[in-house]
Amino acid sequence: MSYVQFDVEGMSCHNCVNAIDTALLKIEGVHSVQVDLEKGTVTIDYDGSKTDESALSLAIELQGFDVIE
Ligand SMILES: [Cu+2]
Repeated sequence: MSYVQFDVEGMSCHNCVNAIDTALLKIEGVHSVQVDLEKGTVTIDYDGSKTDESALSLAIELQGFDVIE
């Protein structure tokens, strides 16, 4: 099991959380997603043999948010 935490800009409400949750959980290998609105972080547990960090951050950006490197 792999783990990553991204700093993400632009998340402001539950619709943002749902959009990110839904997009990430569609990716094969993603086990759980935790969005912290106050801290602006997205924490993901995933199977590193099925997906990787760049695919995960791209999925967040495609929802209209900025992932800060
Ligand atoms: Cu929102």
